[in-house]
Amino acid sequence: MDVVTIGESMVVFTPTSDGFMRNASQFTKKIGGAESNVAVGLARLGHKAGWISKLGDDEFGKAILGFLKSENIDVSNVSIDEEAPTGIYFKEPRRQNHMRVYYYRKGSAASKLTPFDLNQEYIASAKYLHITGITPALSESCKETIFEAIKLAKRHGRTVVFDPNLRLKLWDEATARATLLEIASEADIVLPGIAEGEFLFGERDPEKLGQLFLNHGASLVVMKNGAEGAFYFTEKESALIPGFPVKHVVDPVGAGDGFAAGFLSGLLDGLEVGKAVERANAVGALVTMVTGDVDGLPERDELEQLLSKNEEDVV
Ligand code: KDG
Repeated sequence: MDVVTIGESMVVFTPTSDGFMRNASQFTKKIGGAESNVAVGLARLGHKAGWISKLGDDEFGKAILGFLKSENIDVSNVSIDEEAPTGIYFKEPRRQNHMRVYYYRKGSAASKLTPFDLNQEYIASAKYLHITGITPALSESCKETIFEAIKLAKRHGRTVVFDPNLRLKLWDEATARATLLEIASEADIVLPGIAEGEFLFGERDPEKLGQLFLNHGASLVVMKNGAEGAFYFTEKESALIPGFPVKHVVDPVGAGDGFAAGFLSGLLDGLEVGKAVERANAVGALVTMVTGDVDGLPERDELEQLLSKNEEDVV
């Protein structure tokens, strides 16, 4: 396995009409979930990704499992909870580049994950453990699961990659800040956005933020700055890697997951950090060009087309 990730996936409904969702009568149904989005991104680029989770014993659980299997994700560590439902969420497009999100996931099957659901050998079998700040927000037992997974990965010398993915609809600010900082201090690679860095450290200057994350325990920090691109920081060097400006952002949800998938793909292919960040920027940009959290995630040929600047939709 190249990457193992842990988290909740949901069925995503989006109205097919513009305007308030309260007036919508038709919806599209897709699959989303930050961690499985990353797994799909990796698998489409030819890597082996596994997803640890729980699903309800229901139609939506079957939809998610079927979809992830069809994307060649290893789901051997996904279990079915007989009592709790699969989570769902709604995306309401309000204007270009802006979605309102409504969750129906409290008490969901994935929120019942516990450290007993973790298989040490499975985590040890992967080069990277990918985690996000969404899973610990789901429940106390999910939080414990994340800390246990980190412990297991480190015990086996695996690299822990952490995307804060701040979701303030799921928890209060103080708990979010304390928990995300604790995870950041345990992780080897941290992938925050600038706004998340500001939330955690009260600082907006990218250089200072990069240093703050390094001082906090990370050995590599890759900080996203939207269409501008992303900075990376190690103890030895730092640089800004320019992004791929997109003329028409259709749906920004999932871009950060695409970024994480592209970055990990670059590292797995042995690219130097700057080149891996360039790949991350490219995958993130492609995700924003179509609706759906995973629909824009590219296969190799599409990625190479964009990297060689042949993509017409991109300046
Ligand atoms: O990063 C995209 C995710 O936000 C989306 O797929 C749904 O996992 C999700 C969440 O918790 O918001």
